[in-house]
Amino acid sequence: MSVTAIAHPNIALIKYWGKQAGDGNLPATPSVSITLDDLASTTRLTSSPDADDHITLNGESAIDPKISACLTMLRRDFGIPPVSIDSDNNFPTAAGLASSASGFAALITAIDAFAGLNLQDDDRAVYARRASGSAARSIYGGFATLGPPDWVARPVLTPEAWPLNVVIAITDENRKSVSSSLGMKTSEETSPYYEPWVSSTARDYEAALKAIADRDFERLADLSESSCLKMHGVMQSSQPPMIYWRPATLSCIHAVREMRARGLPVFFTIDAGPQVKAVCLPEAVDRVADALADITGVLSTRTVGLGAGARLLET
Ligand code: 2P0
Repeated sequence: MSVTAIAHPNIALIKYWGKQAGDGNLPATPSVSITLDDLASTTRLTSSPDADDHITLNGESAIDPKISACLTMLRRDFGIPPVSIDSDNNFPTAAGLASSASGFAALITAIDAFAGLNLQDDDRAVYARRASGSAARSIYGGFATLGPPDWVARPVLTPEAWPLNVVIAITDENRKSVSSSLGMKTSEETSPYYEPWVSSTARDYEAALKAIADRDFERLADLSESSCLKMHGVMQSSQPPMIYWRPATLSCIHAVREMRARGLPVFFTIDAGPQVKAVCLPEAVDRVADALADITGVLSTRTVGLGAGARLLET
């Protein structure tokens, strides 16, 4: 028996950074994201040849505490036999490109089919969130939310309903030195900006939902850039500080701001890593990709669209 699932990373426009106290891995801030196409985690599940789980990531045998914790969590609710997990990313792993989001969305989707759990989308999103908060949003394609009152991720718009493009500027392919989970804990405990970050994000979230409903690109651009910069302000004001940016990251920010000031429909966002994602309307994508590729320190660019939610490939 073999099951293969695929899921795409998602990029938050209104960001999740910080957790509520208690169980369930509930975020402290509501988030809105876009799921990408092209970049993907592909996860194949087979029966384990022995009594242990086996994990292979990008072709190498791995011990991954978050994947083990995910299996333990699911086994509290369901009978799941020992499994062999073989997962590949077609993009850099743990480098600020949301590989944990696509990875866990694919894993939950594969386990659901492998063990015959028959989970609804909501349930897959809840288990994905408990494994890794951002993964809940990759259960869905297009625009998705993770917010109050129940903190279950939900779809907002299909990819076709507002087909944005994203130019990703890769400035450093190394794995990040601080994981998001540890980084959030550090920010919660030490950043003087943490409380205003949480309270202002609740307002940004509501405003972003309205901008998306109205297809108001400029409003969404303002809110998204502000959310990104506030989150990085929290990261940089934590102790120890987290400075995920490389020099080329800042060069890309300036380039995007200049293009936007000249009237191109584009805005930037950056996650817990040094890569810049320039979100744009289709008419701007070629000029944005050319401009970012020319920046010193940009190693490569990748242009993607909005993609579908986590799904099975074959059983
Ligand atoms: C986001 N990030 O909303 C934000 C922006 C990173 C920066 O969600 O601890 O890997 O596994 O729930 O989901 C990364 O956090 O953290 C993240 P856990 P996760 O996309």
